[in-house]
Amino acid sequence: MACNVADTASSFQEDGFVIVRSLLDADELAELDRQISRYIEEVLPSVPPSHKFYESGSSGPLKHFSRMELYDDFFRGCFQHARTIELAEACLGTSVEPVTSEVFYKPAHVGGPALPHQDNAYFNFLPPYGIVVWIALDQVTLANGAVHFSRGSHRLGQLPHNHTGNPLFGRSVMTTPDPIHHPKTPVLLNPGDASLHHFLTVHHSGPNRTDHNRRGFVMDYRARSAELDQRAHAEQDAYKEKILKKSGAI
Ligand SMILES: O=C(O)CCC(=O)C(=O)O
Repeated sequence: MACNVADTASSFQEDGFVIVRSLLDADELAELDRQISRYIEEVLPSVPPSHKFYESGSSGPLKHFSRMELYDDFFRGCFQHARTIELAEACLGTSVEPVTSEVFYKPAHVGGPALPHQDNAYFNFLPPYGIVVWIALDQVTLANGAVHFSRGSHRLGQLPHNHTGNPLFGRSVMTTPDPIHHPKTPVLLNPGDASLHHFLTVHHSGPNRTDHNRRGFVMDYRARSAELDQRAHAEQDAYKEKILKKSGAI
């Protein structure tokens, strides 16, 4: 079902996130699912440890992988999905450039929570303007770890984050936004639906205790005017290397 672009952009600007039903049609979804399985089987084994995470360290159920565009033509091409770009540019009110693509896998039974954070604490763009397109590959429910957004928290600016020592979610907001003004809102999706959120919107997700994986394919775009904060980025890389070494992943 086609959404109204202006209404979608207006909700995004007000709340810092918005749901887009059926961003992908059934054929696009089936193809994406097939390509992700192929990537896991054929490409992921040779991807460096800094771009793949497992629930229990360096092996076992897959938790997350990123920078797919570096290793695979199909995923490099995904950034050009016309409807996604149209919506991303309308929401941000400016033209966008791809940053990276990722899969948050949240495996059945053992998928752990995502700690509350703003994505720009990881991306380090100045100004901190960008948008995350999170596409559901599976039904997303409260029981399997839906992402929750703190409504309107993108207007709080970049918040202080602490170092958690967690290999994937290495930074988390020191104080979560006041729930009266910024209520935590779960986003429940059908396969092919997407949520779009601002790089500054605080969000987290719960564990997956169900019998089925809860997979989200994500494409991140920055506003074209946003540039990498080199100092923050170098500090982030050094910290990431330290926790990856400590966890035994590298
Ligand atoms: O999929 C999740 O559980 C977490 C997603 C997330 O943190 C993100 O898209 O930035």
